Amino acid sequence: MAWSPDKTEVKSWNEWDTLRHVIVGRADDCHIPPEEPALDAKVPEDSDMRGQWGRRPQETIDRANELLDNFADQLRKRGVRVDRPVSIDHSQPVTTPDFHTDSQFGCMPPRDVLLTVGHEMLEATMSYRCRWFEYLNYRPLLKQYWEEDPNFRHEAAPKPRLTDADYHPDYLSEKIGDAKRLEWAAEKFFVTTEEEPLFDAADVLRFGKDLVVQHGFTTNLKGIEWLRRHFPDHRVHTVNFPGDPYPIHIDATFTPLRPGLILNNPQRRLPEDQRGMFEKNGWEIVDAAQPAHNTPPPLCYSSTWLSMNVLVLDPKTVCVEKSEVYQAEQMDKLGMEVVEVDLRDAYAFGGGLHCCTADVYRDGECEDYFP
Ligand code: ABU
Repeated sequence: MAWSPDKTEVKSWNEWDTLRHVIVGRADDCHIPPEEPALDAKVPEDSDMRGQWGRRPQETIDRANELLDNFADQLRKRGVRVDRPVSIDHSQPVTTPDFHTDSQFGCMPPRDVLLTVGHEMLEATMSYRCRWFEYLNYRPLLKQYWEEDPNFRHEAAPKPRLTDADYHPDYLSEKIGDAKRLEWAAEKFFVTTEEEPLFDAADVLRFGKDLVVQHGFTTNLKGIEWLRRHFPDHRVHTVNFPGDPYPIHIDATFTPLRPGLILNNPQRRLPEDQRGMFEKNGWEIVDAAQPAHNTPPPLCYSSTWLSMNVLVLDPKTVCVEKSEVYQAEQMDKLGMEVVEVDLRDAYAFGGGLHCCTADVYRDGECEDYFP
């Protein structure tokens, strides 16, 4: 049956089929959290964020919200239903029997927390202490979907304990240097240990029957094994990108645009021995265009490669950040219609156009692209 805006249905099997219904995050009450092991490992050593924490300046929150609201309106004008989370108070500390941290993070970006696979939305374990309660921002929406869609499966992965045993102390040093980080990435020695299953939803890409999952700072091998057991009808593939000294979240590294075509970050190429499934099935993996910026905006966790963190609206249409002119040009050459979206001033809140959204409904069914 065709999708109708009047009826709530959760369904999305991949990253490219026609998008009908999506969640767009909010910058409300977003905080720079205090130091903690997993977060520190990701903040670049020369970043302006080192050593400071607290609520983000109100004018930056207002500006990010203006851009996120505009993006939501742009999508609505194209016929996409857009829902927004309800922000909790992120100034509240997180205390469990196992750890304490003095503030939370925000309700950006939803892609990190919510993984939609078919009719299911799965709350990820998360791997930062400050993000332990982040799912609560989305619970009003998930409650609504559950009440309105009898086929919706609302699932939550086991909450991790996040004791010190979850983190390698080697990463706690202030100065590690990119050479050492790259050596560790090549050895698959990341900040998170194998103490318990950990994953962020943004480490997972959906290709119908296949899920491709990045092993890195935010997702460990036990997290991937947990996903494998949780989705027994899927094939779950582990990938690594050894060129990334700060490997969190796959969506500024490997970006499927349509069946048969993936953009890959040229500094973080998929190793030859992990390309088999794509090559055997005639998929093309092309280097993404260079970012338009040399540095991320102020107080930003992410790299300049948010340039390739695009939101595919359908196999011929893609949202690209407005200032990322090289990425837009490449999309055009690849035959995609480009929708420009002004979002750079919201990057600091947790990411780009893919990050700041979570799929609720895309057309299409669960296909096998790698038979
Ligand atoms: N959340 C995506 C960030 C990845 C990057 O910093 O390149």
